[in-house]
Amino acid sequence: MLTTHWILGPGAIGRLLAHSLEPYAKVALIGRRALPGQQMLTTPEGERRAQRLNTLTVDQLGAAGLPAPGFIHITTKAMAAEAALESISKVIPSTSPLVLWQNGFLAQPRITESWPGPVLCATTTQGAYLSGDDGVVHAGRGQTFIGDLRDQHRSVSEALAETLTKAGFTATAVDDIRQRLWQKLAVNAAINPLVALHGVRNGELRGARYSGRVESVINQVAMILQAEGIQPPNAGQSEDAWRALVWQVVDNTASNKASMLQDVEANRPTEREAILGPLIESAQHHGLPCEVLQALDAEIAALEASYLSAR
Ligand code: KPL
Repeated sequence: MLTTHWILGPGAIGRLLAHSLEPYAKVALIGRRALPGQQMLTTPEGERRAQRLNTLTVDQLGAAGLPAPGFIHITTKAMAAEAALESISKVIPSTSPLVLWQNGFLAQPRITESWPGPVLCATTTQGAYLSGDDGVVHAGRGQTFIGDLRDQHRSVSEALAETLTKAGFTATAVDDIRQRLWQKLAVNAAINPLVALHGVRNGELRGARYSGRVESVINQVAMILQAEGIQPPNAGQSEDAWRALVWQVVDNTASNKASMLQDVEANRPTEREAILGPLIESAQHHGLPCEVLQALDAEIAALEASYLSAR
């Protein structure tokens, strides 16, 4: 029997997952508002593939008569994950395996703590963006890693990684997902807030106007991650290894508009709480300096408030 995958949050990664899994599994793509069932995927090679997806709203779920989900993927933004789970909690068994696809490190520990069933976390470098209510563009292929924070559900992660890989969404089950989530968070913290504040593409951080501030963020982040027991990338020496990784990502994504800049431009709440929040909390816990991170957080908060309050 085909496993049913519920995908809660029809953003770019949610829709890419739905398109990939549809031929291999039973998929339900669930959002707050109705989306067309006829959906288009543009592949990294530019091929356009139309596919019918089972799109549903949260309100339709109760009456939809779907089989119990084998996996529930939560693909919302970080700060919306808990509310999204709450919105479907009455129609799912509390033993259902969840897969959290959020950036940062906010929703993952909280939901791992509160959910009785297995909670897997995924981190991905797949690149995708939406092209309207009926389309997603798969901009670049990437790697996905899956694991759970307590390393208690290895076989569940392996089963999911196998299905995803078969579906062309290359994935690997790992026992160090906490390390990987923090490593991604570190890179995001050095790039996202600054580009969002200044409205620039990632590559512009190399310029004299911003590079000093990037370096100050890296200094603080490297100390915090060391205190958290997070290994520096590529088995390097802490601060130098983080510096090398951040600048490598800046160069590799030079023409990208980072996700936080896209949020600001669309007047949406940003993921600052999930990215800067855990770093600041950890610094305070370990008695480490974090004034550079706090200043960035306050500037982003003020920027957000300027447009969210005008809504
Ligand atoms: O992951 C990213 C994001 O945009 O959130 C980076 C690495 C900053 C690339 O744009």
